[in-house]
Amino acid sequence: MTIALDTLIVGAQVATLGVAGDYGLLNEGMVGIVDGSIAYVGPPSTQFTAAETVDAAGKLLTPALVDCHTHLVFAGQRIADFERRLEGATYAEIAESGGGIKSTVAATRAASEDELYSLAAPRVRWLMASGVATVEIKSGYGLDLDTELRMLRVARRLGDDLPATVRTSLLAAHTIPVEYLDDSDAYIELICREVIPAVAVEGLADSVDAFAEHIAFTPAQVRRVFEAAQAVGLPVRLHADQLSDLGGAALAAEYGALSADHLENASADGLARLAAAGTIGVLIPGAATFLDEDRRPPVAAMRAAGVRIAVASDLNPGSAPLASMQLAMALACTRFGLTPAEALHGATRNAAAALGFSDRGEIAIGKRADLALWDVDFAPSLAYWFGAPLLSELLIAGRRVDLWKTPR
Ligand code: DI6
Ligand code: FE
Repeated sequence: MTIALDTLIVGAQVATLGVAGDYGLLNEGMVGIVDGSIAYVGPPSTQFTAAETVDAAGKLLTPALVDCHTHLVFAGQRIADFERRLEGATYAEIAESGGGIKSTVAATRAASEDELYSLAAPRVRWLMASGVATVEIKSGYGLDLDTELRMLRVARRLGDDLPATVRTSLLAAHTIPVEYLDDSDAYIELICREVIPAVAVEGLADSVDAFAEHIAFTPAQVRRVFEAAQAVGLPVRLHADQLSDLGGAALAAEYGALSADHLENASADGLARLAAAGTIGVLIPGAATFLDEDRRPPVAAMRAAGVRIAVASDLNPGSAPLASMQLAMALACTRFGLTPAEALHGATRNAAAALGFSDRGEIAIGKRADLALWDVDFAPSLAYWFGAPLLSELLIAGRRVDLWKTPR
């Protein structure tokens, strides 16, 4: 008696990622899918028949990638800023002279929901073309009630319309809006009293994020935002210790945050707390690269403390116009010293955990069949090639995605 499946993928080198730190390789493995979930993974077996068989000989099969930190809904562009930086201006100087985040906020406020949607949809497709099946999208270029809600509605629509799973984060506490430059506490009050409750009523966010930094919000202000989030049942995450050590890692751990992101300046104590809380440390090599910053996150200390490490694109117009998780993995290795296996775990299992998912990010029976098939036959190759279009097939919940038919 044979068991009938929907799809069988045969002949690939399978990186199951079932065990932390290891590829969990199966040479010439077989993966069976039924009803969008993985029903078999193991050596070739004659036990199964399938409606469709994918011959994957000579290819690498991994879990589809997860990008757990993006700011991909925005209007306007920052190419003039980019050119100024190439002539020597710094990110901070550009921000002070009216460019930077402020210009993106002005353009985003002026854009309709449909305009924002049309601008953002191709960016999700670019990520999918690098093997991504799950993407987090933050607000944070509205900084007022209406625009923050509009950005999140756009993110929700992207999730409804595109094959990828979208998770949304309210990042109203991204930077202080011009209207509140003299009174950032009043802006925090607006976030806690109006924005978070409105987002909760409409079910627009899956988590609440904030930016703790001298140029953004103090730990005391972040606490208020986190408490308002938890009051409506939303988990939190934090842009922590990116430019200085404000105790962001410890703060994220204290609130049981899903993730603490950046961490370039995190202290050993902060990292120990992240590990104890099970908060994922998300590394963002694209921003350091695009801004040409030398500072590296304390990867050795993260390993020693036992922090689970994820890697994300941070796709945004100012510090990381990076729309490839494949390149994010490569940069995590070359710039930050991750091993290729750590980078792949960081872009799958650990990134899924950073979004609160336990149903994806590894190839195991019962997990979602979000799978990426690559035109390489050796797992470390994925983080070795810079920018080669290596994706051969992307399956999301067991369905092969036609990337040419998703928005361009
Ligand atoms: N961290 C970042 O890298 C982006 N925001 C943040 O909190 C930068 C956003 C931008 O420059 O537009
Ligand atoms: Fe960010």
